[in-house]
Amino acid sequence: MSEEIKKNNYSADSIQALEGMEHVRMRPSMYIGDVGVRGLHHLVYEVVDNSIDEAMGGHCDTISVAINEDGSVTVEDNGRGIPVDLHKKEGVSALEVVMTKIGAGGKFDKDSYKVSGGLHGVGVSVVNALSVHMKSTVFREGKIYEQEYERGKSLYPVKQIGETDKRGTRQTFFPDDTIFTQTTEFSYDTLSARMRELSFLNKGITITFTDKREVDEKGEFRSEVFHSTEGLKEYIRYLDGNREPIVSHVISMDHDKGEIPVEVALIYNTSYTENIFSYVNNINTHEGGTHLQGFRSGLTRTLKKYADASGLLDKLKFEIAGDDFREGLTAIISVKVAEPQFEGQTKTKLGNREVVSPVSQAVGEMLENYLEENPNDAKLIIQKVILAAQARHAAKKAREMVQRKTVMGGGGLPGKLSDCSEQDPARCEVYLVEGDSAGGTAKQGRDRNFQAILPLRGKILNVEKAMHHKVFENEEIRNIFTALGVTVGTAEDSKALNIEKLRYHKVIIMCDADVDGSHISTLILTFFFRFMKELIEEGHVYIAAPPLYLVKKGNKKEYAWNDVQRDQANERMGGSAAIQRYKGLGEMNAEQLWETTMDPNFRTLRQVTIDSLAEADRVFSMLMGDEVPPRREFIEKNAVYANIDA
Ligand code: 0RA
Repeated sequence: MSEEIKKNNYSADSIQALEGMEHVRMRPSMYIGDVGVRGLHHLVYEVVDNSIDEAMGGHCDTISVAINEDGSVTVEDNGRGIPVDLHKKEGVSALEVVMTKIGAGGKFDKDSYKVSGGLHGVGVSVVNALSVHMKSTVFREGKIYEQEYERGKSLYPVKQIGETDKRGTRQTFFPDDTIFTQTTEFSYDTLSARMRELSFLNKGITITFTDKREVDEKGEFRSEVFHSTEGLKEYIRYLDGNREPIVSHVISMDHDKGEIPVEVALIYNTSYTENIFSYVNNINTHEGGTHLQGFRSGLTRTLKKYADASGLLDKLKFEIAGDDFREGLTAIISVKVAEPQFEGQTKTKLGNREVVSPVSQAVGEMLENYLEENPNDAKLIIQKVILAAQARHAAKKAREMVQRKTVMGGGGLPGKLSDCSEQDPARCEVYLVEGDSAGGTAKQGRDRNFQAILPLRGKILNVEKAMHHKVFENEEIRNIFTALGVTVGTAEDSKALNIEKLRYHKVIIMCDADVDGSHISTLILTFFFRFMKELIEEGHVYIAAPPLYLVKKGNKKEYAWNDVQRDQANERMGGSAAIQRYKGLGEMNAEQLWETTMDPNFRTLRQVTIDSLAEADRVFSMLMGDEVPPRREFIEKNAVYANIDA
């Protein structure tokens, strides 16, 4: 076990010493990861996970999740209801034990796939401890029971409040704003994406999600119902809806018997990206692990064997590498492991060795059958693999060119870069600016001590649609790589970055505040997402927010970032101010740009984070793909980065 895990795997004794619930409130991050936006949403996942467990045990089929009018969240299921009878050892009801004792969560149900060590599965008592108020309602054996809590302490013993013919558990909680100091506001998009994901990962369950904080024009709440009959197969169709498939079906299998239940679905499309999402007990394992390893080995072994036997590789002059089998592949692997060991920096890497072989075997069997039964598709896949191998050789050459420029010759920085004088990357920022003219203004306006400027020419290459060697040959993209100081990776692993060489810890995208500008930001973000994902994951990527208006009267001036601010500023100036709408960065002078968008004391930067890799991937493939209608609809409905949660 790594040091990291030991640290977080709080020992039973140390907790006892600090009276469990108090400890949770003192060290919340040990239980839910952080107390920011992510940790806040984690509370919901924790409560929903308990209902999902009840559903996976075959005891319920419907879960409803609501953000209430007052900002609290209610999760209800139609399961057996948490038992309310006396817990002999503790001397209180079982419900109270579950709600107020740390680590009591999984003890009732021995055969459920509880997650230990990961962030999920810490128990609903953790949610209770971190809530100003919580209420549990249990519908069980014809009766309704209730108990309420304040910051994890019960306010009264469980009481019967009525009779019922329904069954289930309802949990309502109000997060504590003295713990979640950044915000206690739940995001519709974040929760909705997770509920959709859960419904694909647990087919057959119906999850309804409702936001009761506001109503639409028709007086109705925003609400969605998620239900998947085909599970991962449907998930793949959802993720790849904006890509063009090269095979006729989603290839899938579901081994739910056996020691380790394995579900896999995959498809090949015409793109050049590899998209594999892996899950363990419904948790997205960003860092992969043994299940992913099993998947890769099963895929490579089976396809290679088929290709060799088919004679399609006979005339090939070079070796096929593992990567080549995964170009244009979208796949999802979901395994259930009774005692998962999570490793890695973010504890999202599965370590259990015993998982490799069952996954590899299952994938092999599934593919072998498909290739036998669909010889046309098989041929298309192998041809795609050969093309990928050829392209890889071309890309390797192009990449080596970038590499030489980056690593060798100290003067290798791009000519267009105006560097800063500070040497410590932690204090340095680089602005990627749309257009040479805005670049010039930014250069004048900046603080040259720690701010560097890299102007980018108009629209950078759409990497979503370009072959990899085109990407590495593109001048603007090469400039980004060289300016940032990171090299591109090796032939074996094109995604490996040496991020520790990063020359600026803040990489700030600055574009016009209009449709074209957001398109360009999206192109740059797409590039980062596909080729420098670590940069986003480590929190280095930001989006600058230039103002939309300048409101001016006499010697008074104010900037406004939206229409409401504009009108308020106008009112403060007595109502007849001159209003200038900035059509682009180019209309601001250096001083204005500094004051509004670059001065660390006044600017707002939006940090780009990724809630769900799968959702981000879908959004990028949609925004940058061929299909226009979904893209238009999305852009009209959202700010461009809505789902990336910038
Ligand atoms: C253990 C035993 C029983 C119910 C549950 C757990 C249970 C827990 C949760 C958490 C959310 N919803 C839930 N629903 C049920 C009862 C076993 C029995 O009735 O025999």
